[in-house]
Amino acid sequence: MKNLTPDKKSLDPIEIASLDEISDLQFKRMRWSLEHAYKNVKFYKKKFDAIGVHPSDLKTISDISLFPFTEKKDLRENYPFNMFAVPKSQISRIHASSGTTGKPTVVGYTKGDIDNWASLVARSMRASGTKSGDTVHISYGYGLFTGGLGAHYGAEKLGCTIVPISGGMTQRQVTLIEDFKATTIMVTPSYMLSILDEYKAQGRDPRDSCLEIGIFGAEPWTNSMRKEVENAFDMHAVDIYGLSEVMGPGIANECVETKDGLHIWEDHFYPEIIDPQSQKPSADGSMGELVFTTLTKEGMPVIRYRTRDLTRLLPGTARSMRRMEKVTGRSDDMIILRGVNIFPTQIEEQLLTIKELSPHFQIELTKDNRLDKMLVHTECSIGNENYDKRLKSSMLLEQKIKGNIGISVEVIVHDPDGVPRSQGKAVRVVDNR
Ligand code: DLL
Repeated sequence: MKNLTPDKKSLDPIEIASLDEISDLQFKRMRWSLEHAYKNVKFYKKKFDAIGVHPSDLKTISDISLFPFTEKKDLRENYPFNMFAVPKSQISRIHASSGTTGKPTVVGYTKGDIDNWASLVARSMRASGTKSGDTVHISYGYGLFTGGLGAHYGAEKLGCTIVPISGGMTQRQVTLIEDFKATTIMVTPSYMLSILDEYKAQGRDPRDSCLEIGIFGAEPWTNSMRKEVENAFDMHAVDIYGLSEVMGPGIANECVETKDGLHIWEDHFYPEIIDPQSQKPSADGSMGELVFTTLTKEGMPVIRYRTRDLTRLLPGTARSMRRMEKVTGRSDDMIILRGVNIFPTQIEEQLLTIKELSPHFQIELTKDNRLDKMLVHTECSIGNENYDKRLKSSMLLEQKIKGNIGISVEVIVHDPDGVPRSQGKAVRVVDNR
């Protein structure tokens, strides 16, 4: 793999500023953001007034803990536009979640927000090793999802040649990566695995492709998956994080030279970790739920938004700003099986240690005599289809899960291509209880 460490001179000066400089800027911006939300969004005024806090109570940055949280349900209850802090005529773009469980959550951006967002995705891409003039293949979905257009505007700002292919039609993805000689791909890690399968199906060696960088996000993935994809393509795999309610992709990103967690772009987003039960802030270094306050968003500021994502905050390394560890999972995705808490990423980690199995998997929860039961559906890798090999690898995975995670599961090894694929975020858990 090439050394792609970006030239320090190409970075935004704030990325390598002193911690004092960063926190001075954060304080100023946080005061502005609280005032903006309080003055212009009825929801925030009502919530702040109800507990007797005012934006002027923010005397130091840690006073943010005096303010109330915002949750997804608040966005739903204010559907569609009541969380906006500017008149609708100043909103230049709307994105929304799919709303499979109730009303969609709607987010709005001013021209200024779109510009900041593009700059932050450009910063994230630069941290990943992408440069002006590179060809970027964008397989995140375009549309109301923030992945495609978020990546697109960032790549444009960085000065790249963009292939805006969106998700789906996997054969064509491979043909165009090869014909247009993309050097960066932006895609969910699970869909990258489908692209890898398609390379093999077409008899092409992925290591011969021009791809040098994969910028993977929108769903949890492990360091074991990083190794798998990096080896398969001889490319760097870096993690990009974001959520629509706070902005979209580009809230935090790994640096290609360290790959040690994601630097949060703290000049625009103030992170906290809270204990999800007590809702009290936790010190840096402890695991908990990530909470964000936007510092510059005009269209839809969010104050102390509870992401449900579980991680911890770590000091800066390649950049001054703090890092978040790779997300373990969402608190909503945590499976509690006979008293043990499990995340799908833990299953992924064990699965990737067995080369006779493919990295595709789906967890099914069922009831067996009123007891919860977990089935792990996976596939044999090509060449390992025979009965004995399958039996051996399913038993091995069951043992590894028992030994390392502490739960008994049943592993079902399907034929290659036997586990449902997605073209965006993978569906990791199907609850049939
Ligand atoms: O997934 C934005 C995005 C697009 C991020 C493309 C990165 C790349 P939502 O659809 O609102 O937005 O989903 C946000 O996805 O709260 C996390 O649970 C999860 N997520 C996003 N990035 C990561 C990541 C986009 N790198 C939700 N690792 C978030 C783990 C992630 N989970």
